[in-house]
Amino acid sequence: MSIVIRGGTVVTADRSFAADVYCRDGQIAAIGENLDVPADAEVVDATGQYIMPGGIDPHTHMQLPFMGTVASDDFFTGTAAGLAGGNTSIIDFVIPSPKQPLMDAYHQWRDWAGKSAADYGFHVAITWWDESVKEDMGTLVREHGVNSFKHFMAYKNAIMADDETLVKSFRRCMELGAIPTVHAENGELVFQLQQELLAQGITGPEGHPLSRPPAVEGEAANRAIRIAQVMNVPIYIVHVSCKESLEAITRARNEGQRVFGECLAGHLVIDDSVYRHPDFEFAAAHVMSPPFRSGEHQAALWQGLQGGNLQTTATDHCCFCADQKAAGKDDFSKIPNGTAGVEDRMAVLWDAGVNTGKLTMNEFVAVTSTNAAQIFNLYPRKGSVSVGADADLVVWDPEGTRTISAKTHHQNIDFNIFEGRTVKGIPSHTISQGKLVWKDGDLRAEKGAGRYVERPAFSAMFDALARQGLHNTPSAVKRNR
Ligand code: DUC
Ligand code: ZN
Ligand code: ZN
Repeated sequence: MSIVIRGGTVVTADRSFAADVYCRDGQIAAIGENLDVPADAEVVDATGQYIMPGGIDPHTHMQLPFMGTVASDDFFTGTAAGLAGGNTSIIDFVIPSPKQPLMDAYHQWRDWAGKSAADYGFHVAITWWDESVKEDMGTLVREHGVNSFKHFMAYKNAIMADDETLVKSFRRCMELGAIPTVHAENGELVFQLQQELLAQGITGPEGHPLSRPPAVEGEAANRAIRIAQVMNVPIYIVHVSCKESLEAITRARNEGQRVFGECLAGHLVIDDSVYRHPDFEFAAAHVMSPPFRSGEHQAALWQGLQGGNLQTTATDHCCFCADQKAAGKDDFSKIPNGTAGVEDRMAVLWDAGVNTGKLTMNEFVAVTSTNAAQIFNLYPRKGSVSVGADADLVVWDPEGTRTISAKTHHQNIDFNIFEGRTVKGIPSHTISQGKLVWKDGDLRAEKGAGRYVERPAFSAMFDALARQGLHNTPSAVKRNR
């Protein structure tokens, strides 16, 4: 079973060149002009199109149990929709309930993810702390290919990690060569603001952004970054949505701290006016955290991507349908938080980024695929077009158009936050593990074809940092693998 993609231009994070790409047994076997391949190889004509690494969405929540319900896209429907949009890998989240052993939660998520149509990995959330959590983090890194741990600084009385947990977990990440990631919002402030707004009679979705202003995010981002600085551990801030948290990242990076930032396709193009829409269903469908922001924050995020202070784009794909969102009809704080996008991220980024001149094609590849692969140690197996890499590719038609709509998308949700947006630049073909899974509108996703992808720990860099010890302290971090 082999495929040759002929006549296109290969676009990677660092260059663009004319070449055919031959894929065999799930890997890229040859790259070059006028490749001589077996006669029975399936031919994809990419004339006038670009051959790029398949997208990697480093932030999704398929079938997440959350806020009293379960996200409506499961690992099959969600990854299949991703393939239709040129996205060939996801990194999802194992989120243990407080006091749930990490390993139980990890095995539960592995079981759910068995039906994935595309390759996947997991970040594991640290939602509580004791010696068993510390132990299990070691097992996950050493035996299960987990190299990143997530910390929710919001969602008080649920999955929020307090400062003690952050400090202990960040230190453990440092010992293990794993990267801590944070959802940066001050959970106490959100909780207090929610109570005050509700007491004032503000119960509709317009209360959602008022309870989560940019300062709430900026404070948490800065706190997490400073804790990471003291622990001398790299850190990754998920879904940066505002100037305040971008400034904290930029400042730290300018000081030489290893801080990474992710932004969401939605935050780049949708503003906070959606929460003031008179129709509850429409406004509630946009409730996610952090919320959509005003134009000045959107502009800052684009600058962050352009200037290299934000490295990745994701979706926080977490679908809830109208009947699920209705749980918050009389109280915005009960609206399940989440929006979709795994199918649309690449096209929205191309249209709003490349077509406007904000990003080059190579930068597009970097922020949709390569940087995530490098940060989470999947590179060059993922995120590259190179011999020996997984044959996860997208053939991109820069002239193709699509009007995004919930009526035609493949995501299992009755709403699309990009509804009505016509994008120019769409995937004509998606190849996953060397197989054509999307061909000119024909989705051939296969349940269970996706593989769990192990991500090794970051030994070399962390060893060097560990030798320096904690920031500004004389003691060395004891290696404890
Ligand atoms: N934010 C969301 O909007 N949904 C899932 C979790 C999160 O942090
Ligand atoms: Zn989050
Ligand atoms: Zn999330």
